Amino acid sequence: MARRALITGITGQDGSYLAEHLLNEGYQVWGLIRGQANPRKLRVSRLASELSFVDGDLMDQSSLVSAVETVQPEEVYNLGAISFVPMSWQQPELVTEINGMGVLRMLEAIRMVSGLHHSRNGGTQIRFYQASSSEMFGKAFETPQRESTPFHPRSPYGVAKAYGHFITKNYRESFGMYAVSGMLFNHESPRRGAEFVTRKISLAVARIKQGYQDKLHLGNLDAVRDWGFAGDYVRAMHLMLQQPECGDYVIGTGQMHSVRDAVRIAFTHVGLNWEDHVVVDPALVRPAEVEVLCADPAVAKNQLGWEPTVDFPQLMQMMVDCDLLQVTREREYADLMPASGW
Ligand code: NAP
Ligand code: G4F
Repeated sequence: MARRALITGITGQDGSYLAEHLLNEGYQVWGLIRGQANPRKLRVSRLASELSFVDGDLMDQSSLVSAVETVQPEEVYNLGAISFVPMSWQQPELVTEINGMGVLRMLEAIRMVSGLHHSRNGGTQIRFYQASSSEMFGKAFETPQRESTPFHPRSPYGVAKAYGHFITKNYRESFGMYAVSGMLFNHESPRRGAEFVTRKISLAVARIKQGYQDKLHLGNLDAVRDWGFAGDYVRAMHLMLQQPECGDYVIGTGQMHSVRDAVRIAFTHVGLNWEDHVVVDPALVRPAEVEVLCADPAVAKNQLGWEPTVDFPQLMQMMVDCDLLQVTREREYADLMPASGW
């Protein structure tokens, strides 16, 4: 019988890549879908037509219990979250509810359905992956950051993720659950939301190259991140749940680049000079910035045998190439539409 996996956040960037990866591994894959007629469900169904769906929301405990009961999964991947950091200053309570309390609700759903009541009875067959974040390291105590680096989150998003990390560890220690926290550094792809800096850059470069836009407004160009390819990172999530003992892992490339580097690589790829187009907008600078993040992925490499396959220049160039095609398609479609009245 095929193993069953339940993914929250299946309509997001990582959810779509993970679903495809698990289907390739022979799993029966279920996605938790929130809201009425969620339009992103259609997009992910097109990517992988063999998916199954179950309704639920990380804000709603009973819906999670019902989803786990319906699916009877061997593995649960909790990727659902509000993932855009600036939104966590605008709606801190909502972000804390979904990204922090949502983790507790999913752990409770697994505990209830598995009948785990006593400390460390270790009886559950359901393995749990929590999508933790390098944002927890925040104003980092050391560079590169590893599994033992203390947290100093700089946003309500990072604080909520730190809660999710510790409650995952706590359910492991309290109930003997197989519960893993993956501390993933930034990972991108052509499926990345347009609000994140790499995709904002690749889309703008494609539009500027084709003459539909002239300027790109950005915030802090000096921020440094360890950016990898999302398709590589979902392999690490799956590997984490296949280990004999569960633990927590840092996943990243170990390479640092600034936002300015990202801009330079993307514009140069289409033969443009970034300085002619980029405008620094102080309104886009964050109330408390995370200046530098860089992973030490040695444990993942040694214990999981995981390594990234796409480097940063390749990633930016892949994103620009996809957006050049997308912008062309959008313009062709727009040209077919009547100018007004519809
Ligand atoms: P994403 O593209 O923004 O996707 C977020 C997903 O969460 C969407 O499917 C969204 O579904 C779902 N969601 C939002 N609110 C929900 C709720 N109340 N109940 C259930 N689902 C809800 O994010 P991503 O880049 O794939 O990231 C996946 C996870 O990894 C997130 O938890 C993120 O915080 C974490 N993470 C990401 C990175 C990165 O660089 N990408 C790094 C570290 C950690 P709807 O369609 O319903 O909106
Ligand atoms: O692309 P970003 O918005 O990603 P950020 O804030 O690092 O968060 C992402 O990675 C985290 C893992 O570390 C995830 F947990 C989180 O869910 C998300 O996926 O911004 C990257 C950097 C920041 O320092 C930001 O200040 O780019 C800087 N930046 C400069 N100008 C900008 C812009 N970011 C955005 N989004 N838009 C700008 O115009």
